[in-house]
Amino acid sequence: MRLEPIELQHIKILNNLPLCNLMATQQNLNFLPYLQLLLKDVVSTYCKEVRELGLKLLGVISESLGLEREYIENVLGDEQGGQHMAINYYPPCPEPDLTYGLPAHTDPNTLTILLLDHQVPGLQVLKDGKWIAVDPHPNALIVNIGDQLQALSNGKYKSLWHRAIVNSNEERISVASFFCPANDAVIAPAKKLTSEETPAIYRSFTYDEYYKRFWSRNLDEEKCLELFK
Ligand SMILES: O=C(O)CCC(=O)C(=O)O
Repeated sequence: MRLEPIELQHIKILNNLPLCNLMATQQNLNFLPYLQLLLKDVVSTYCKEVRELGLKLLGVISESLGLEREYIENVLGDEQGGQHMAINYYPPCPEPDLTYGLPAHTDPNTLTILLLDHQVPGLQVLKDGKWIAVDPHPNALIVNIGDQLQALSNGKYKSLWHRAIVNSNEERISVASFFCPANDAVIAPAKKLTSEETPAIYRSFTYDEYYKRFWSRNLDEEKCLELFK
């Protein structure tokens, strides 16, 4: 798939709103015909192709845990769960040290595929207690492990702390595709991964319960999963 460049000024109006929310507000309906024209094809192609990739990755992750290839996909529930997209716009900030584009957080879903700005850096990941900058790379997608994979894998996969910083002179855009279980999907460590020696670290919960708890706290507090032990 080849993505045609889209002018920044047209995307600004998405301004960090998940596309589904944007569609839902009356105020934004005025933009819809224009937006649809501009973005429909490229966004829908991207969504479909990134979904294929995400489900493939979940299959490979299942196998890496010694589970059936479809195990995680099946846990996601109806139609292999949902997929949300956020288009993040970070305007230039004269004093970048005083703020974050996005504070430190882990993602509440299973995994996230990030398409980063090809030129402007901003994403940082926490590794061994240190924040590491992820340099832009034109032909790369970033895959973040989310909280649900940590729960399903009984802690074998760890969700990733990450944040986005802003730049003093340059604006930046990122596109995040989140793979989510259905609201009523029941998440618990896979039975095959628990034993007397390695008991389940997390209790079972519905994704709906998790998601509500996740957003009831500050993003950069301790991992939400700690509350589900
Ligand atoms: O903009 C970025 O690089 C990170 C975006 C992100 O973490 C998110 O949308 O959850």
